[in-house]
Amino acid sequence: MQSKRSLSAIAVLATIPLLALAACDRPEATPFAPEVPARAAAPAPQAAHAFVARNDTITGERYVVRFNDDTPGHEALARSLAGAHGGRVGYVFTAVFKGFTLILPKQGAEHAVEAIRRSPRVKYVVADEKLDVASVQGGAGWALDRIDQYWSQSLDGSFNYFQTGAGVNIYVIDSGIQGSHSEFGGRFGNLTFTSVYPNDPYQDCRGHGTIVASAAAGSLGGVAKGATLNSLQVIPCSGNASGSDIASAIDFVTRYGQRPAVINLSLGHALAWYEAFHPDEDAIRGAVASGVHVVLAAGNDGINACNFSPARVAEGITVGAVDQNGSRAVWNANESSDWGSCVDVWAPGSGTFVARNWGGWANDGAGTSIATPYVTGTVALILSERPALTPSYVQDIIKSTATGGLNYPTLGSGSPNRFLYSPHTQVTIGGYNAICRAASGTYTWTMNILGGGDVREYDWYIGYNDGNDEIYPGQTNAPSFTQYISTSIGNFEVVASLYTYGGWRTIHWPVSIVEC
Ligand SMILES: [Ca+2]
Repeated sequence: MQSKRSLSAIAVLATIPLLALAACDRPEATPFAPEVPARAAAPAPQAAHAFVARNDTITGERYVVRFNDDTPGHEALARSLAGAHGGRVGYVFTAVFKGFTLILPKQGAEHAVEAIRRSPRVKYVVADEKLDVASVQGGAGWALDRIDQYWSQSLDGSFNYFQTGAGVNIYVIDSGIQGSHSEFGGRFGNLTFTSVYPNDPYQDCRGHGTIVASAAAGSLGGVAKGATLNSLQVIPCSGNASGSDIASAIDFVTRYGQRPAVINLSLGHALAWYEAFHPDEDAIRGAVASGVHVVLAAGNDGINACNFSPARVAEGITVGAVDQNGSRAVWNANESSDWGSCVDVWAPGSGTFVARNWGGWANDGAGTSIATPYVTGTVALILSERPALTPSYVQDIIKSTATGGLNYPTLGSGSPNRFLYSPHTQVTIGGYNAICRAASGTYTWTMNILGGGDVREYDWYIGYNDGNDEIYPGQTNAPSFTQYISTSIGNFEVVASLYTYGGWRTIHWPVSIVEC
């Protein structure tokens, strides 16, 4: 099938000045690193959909060409346009928009771009841009403990969860994931993508992607401990990712990614006045329109996140970083969390406990890069219970269930006072599961709600076991339900629903009529 998947993107060449975030991952171990049992070689996931960029040394200029949406045969057109100007096609975009990455010889590139720009099918041509990871250093591990409770409560030393994200695929577009790390237990999916040398998305020489994956879905440091991770490698050992690599990776997930799917993007760059088009931002919008959830780092420049790309894209959930005191995170003189109305929610981004690419763990996760995957993991928890929710609905859940109580004056003008709150409610029903045939009468059932949660409404009824017909429509807005039962109805079920985390969840409790 699609043979184009093995063609694609190219070594990165900076063609425009780069506004990169500083990234600093301290290589040394910290005291919190537990012993790591020796493991066999990195489990190489069986890739059903694999993309590997060519590692040849292309000297040239790289652009992203976007066609008009109604362009037919865009792949062939891409080849013909590139060929006509002595260039070639890198990645072909299909799912998020129609377009391609164009590699041109340095000589005459500008002239060729002008000619291609005049083609009636071409919406825009833009020089590839560079983005980098967001990461700085910090102090102690508190993140998971904090996100499962309100700011008004003292930390209780534990992270409670009743979902694990099982069945949800998380797509980490980053520097790779250290696949041999026991933090992940080989929970890797069947889609891989790499555009950087040496083309192994489960080797993370930079260390950034491993930290991100750990916070999202690591078994010790992560929120969604049962989610499936997929590594899309776009950030090299040193240097920056390019916008087209990121757009390509997003297109790849949108085409082949298993739903429910969540993309984590802990990277970005400050916007510059001369940048008119952003293929990676367009790709995010295309992915979300296809039902893929996207979570974005607000950035570490200490600026308004609306001036940071792709953080400003409204369709994604944009995450700012706070410290343990609920203040906007400030890591050093030059780096602090971006802020403002484009931030949707705040999450822990200073001194958090995360796995590292050398095999252990450390209490030094810092940056909006780290805050972002805590939200990604929380999205996975929500989707593991309700996989069909749309991205906009999940974004609403994240916002509406967030807790307040942050140190508001530090957050920056226009920022929301919303801190991530991970769903962790478990509901069971207490009461009769058998009633004597001779004992028609009044009975009571009660919901046992563990984990507090954000329960807004209750609903009860008695129905037949097929779940269709109501026998006693006994709606009541209370956690317990009392109903007269005539045992002549035969076996039945108590159906209890509660509204929490922006949606209804329902429990069916079968009751048998027995001879006593
Ligand atoms: Ca806690």
